[in-house]
Amino acid sequence: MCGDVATVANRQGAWYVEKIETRKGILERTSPVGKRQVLAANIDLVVVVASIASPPLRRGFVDRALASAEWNHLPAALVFNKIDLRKTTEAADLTVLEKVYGEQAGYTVLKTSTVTGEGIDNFKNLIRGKTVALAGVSATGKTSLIQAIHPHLNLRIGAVNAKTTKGKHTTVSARLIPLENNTFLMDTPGLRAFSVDHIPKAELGYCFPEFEGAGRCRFRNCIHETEPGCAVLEAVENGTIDRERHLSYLKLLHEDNTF
Ligand SMILES: Nc1nc2c(ncn2[C@@H]2O[C@H](COP(=O)(O)OP(=O)(O)O)[C@@H](O)[C@H]2O)c(=O)[nH]1
Ligand SMILES: [Mg+2]
Ligand SMILES: [Zn+2]
Repeated sequence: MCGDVATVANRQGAWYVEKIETRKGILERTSPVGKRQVLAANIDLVVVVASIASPPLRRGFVDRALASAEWNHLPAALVFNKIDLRKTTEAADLTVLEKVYGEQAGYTVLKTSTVTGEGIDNFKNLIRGKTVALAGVSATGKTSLIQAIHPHLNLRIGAVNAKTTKGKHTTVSARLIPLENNTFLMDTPGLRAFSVDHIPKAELGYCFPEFEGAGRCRFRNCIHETEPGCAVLEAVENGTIDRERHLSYLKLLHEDNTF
């Protein structure tokens, strides 16, 4: 599997896998026909790359990718790229994003621009020595970010076309691109890797870290939707949980295998 650490031996000219080390973690999803698929092993970090403008920020995607990482027990971090466009009218408010994703949800939040070079060193440090899966919609700057720290690398990160009509089978295969300093980049087999359709509805709330901090709901099986005594809904009302995050949660809760 992509990302495995294996011991191999050569016997009479043929290579054999003798041992596969215990996997630290896996990235998995459910296929369109409901089969569990493991996409990669030993991913250390999921980095969600979003642009604050051009294309406009899609918080729904960000929240989906983060929830998927949580479900896979993978640490996640956020990179808001194209901050050179912060003064444009469509630009998302970075102060709000840092509060919601940094302070409230507890993720590492970086702000970068591959045009001005702002934050690029932070990005380099973030991924150093790790096996990293990048998640992000097209044109948010994933290839540009990697190229900014590896100018000599000839990358085609977006080359894997995961676009598929609903229900159609696609062969997904992942690949690791070695960078310097023992850093590996997973050439993600598309956004579907970060689907959430395999998360049981009763557990989706655990994939939003700030929900935990809201305290206990009256009902143990509360899905934080309309229940009386829901601590999450109260937190949304008093602003300690962001309303848009909660809306993303509700959207995922009612989603049926469409992505
Ligand atoms: N203004 C601005 N444009 C950027 C930045 N990073 C990338 N771009 C541009 O955004 C487009 C998409 O970048 P690319 O790296 O191919 O995105 P990917 O699809 O996520 O790999 C290209 O035209 C880049 O030149 C940035 O920080 N600021
Ligand atoms: Mg690309
Ligand atoms: Zn609740």
